[in-house]
This record gives sequence, structure tokens and C-alpha cells, in this order.
Amino acid sequence: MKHVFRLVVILLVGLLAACSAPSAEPQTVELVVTDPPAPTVRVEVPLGAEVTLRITSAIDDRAHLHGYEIEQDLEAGVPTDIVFDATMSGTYELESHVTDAIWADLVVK
Ligand SMILES: [Cu+2]
Repeated sequence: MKHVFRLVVILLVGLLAACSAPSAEPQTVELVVTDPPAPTVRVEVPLGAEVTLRITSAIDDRAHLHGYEIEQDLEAGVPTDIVFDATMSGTYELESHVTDAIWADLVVK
């Protein structure tokens, strides 16, 4: 009987640990790029989250998320999503490859 009780306790501890484990919620970051571009903004997202960068640019443009090495064409006025898993911590520039403006510093931590 004692053995059965111990087993139950161990299972409960396991469940509690699973519940309290950090799990990052998906994040959506909306960015409106003006012409000329505004100063660089700082955006923080939690490590491990699925991130959607929704970018609307005033001009036809091309976005480059450094580090993650994602490039995406943007059509003027059309919200465009860049979706990725934020699996690397650090600070990454989101840059225009048309105007060379740094739209955002994406901080993953
Ligand atoms: Cu670049």
C-alpha cells in the first residue's frame, strides 16, 4: 500500500512541474513603416515564442531580419506577415534593403 501512495505523489509532482514550465505565448508585432522611416523602435519578444511581424510599409520595400536571415518583399500599403520561431536570444536588426533604415531592434530574451 505504501508503494502505491509514493507512486501517486511522484506523478503529482511531475504534473505540477509540467504546468509551471515556461511556455511563451505567440506574439504579433505590428509595424507601420512611414516614408521617410521613423527612428528605430525596440521590440521585445520572449525566447521560444512564435512571432508574427506584421509590417505595413508606405513604399514598396524589402525587409531583412538579421540573424534569423529572413527576407520578405513588401508591397506598399499591404500588411505583410513574417512568421518565425524566436529560438535564438539576442538583439536582431529589422532592416529595409531599399532605404537601409533600421526599422526595429528585435530583442529576443
Ligand atoms: Cu539586411
